[in-house]
Amino acid sequence: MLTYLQRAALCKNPLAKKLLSLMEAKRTNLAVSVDVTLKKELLSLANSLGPYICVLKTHIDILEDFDQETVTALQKIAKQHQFIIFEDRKFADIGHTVGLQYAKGVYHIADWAQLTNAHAIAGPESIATLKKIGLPKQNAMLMIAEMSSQGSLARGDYTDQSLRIAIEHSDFVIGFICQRKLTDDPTYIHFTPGVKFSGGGDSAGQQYRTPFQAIVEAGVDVIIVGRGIYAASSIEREAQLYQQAGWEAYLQTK
Ligand code: S5P
Repeated sequence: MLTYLQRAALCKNPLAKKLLSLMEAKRTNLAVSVDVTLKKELLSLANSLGPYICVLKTHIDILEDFDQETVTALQKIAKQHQFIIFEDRKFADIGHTVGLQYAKGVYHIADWAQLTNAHAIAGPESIATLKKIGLPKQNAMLMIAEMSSQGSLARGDYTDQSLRIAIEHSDFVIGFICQRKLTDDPTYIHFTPGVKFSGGGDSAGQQYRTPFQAIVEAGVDVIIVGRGIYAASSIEREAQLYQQAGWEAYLQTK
């Protein structure tokens, strides 16, 4: 199996190259999902988790006090700690609408989120529209090919078709949100949510696996951890433990 650095060298998309390189340099395949509702909490978590992560994932629309300064400050922290900002917007509409949602509105996502994601449900033109806006800004996208929640409909032929659309737009789609390795092409980065040391699930359908299960057994690259980290009593310590577990799992696949 290739190292992250060897894979970075094969990537044509500059953001994929950057991400794989910084994963190797920082020795981390940990993405943290910071699902908090206040700007202050978001920025404070970004600051303290910065050293341990390769990606910080936001749900910007759950903030109750969003303002432009939120994203300006977040970008500054991302630069300082060298991580990628990923807005988990899960676009799912027709091309014209997703284009507006990506570039306009309150959030202007395309202006600050280097990475976002979309469902394949609306077909390839919806992805083409996101690409038209994102590519000139050197942004990239992840295709949601599978989901971690119980009873998810994103499976079987749907997953296969989402992979096909992603490959059609491989200059912009740099990887997947998925539960297992979907392609052997080393330029695609597999991101997996639903990760927690305890395993199990929550009371709303989330299903968890451990970093070992995700990386070694399912063959994915980046683990996305939310409550497992930000709801812990010692957040930095927990982030460090997930970083170590993710990195050791990666080394085992080498
Ligand atoms: O299939 C998915 C896709 C995503 S992006 N399942 C998920 O849970 N997510 C997101 O990952 C979800 O929206 C949340 O932000 C995060 C998981 O959070 P946790 O607290 O359950 O770890």
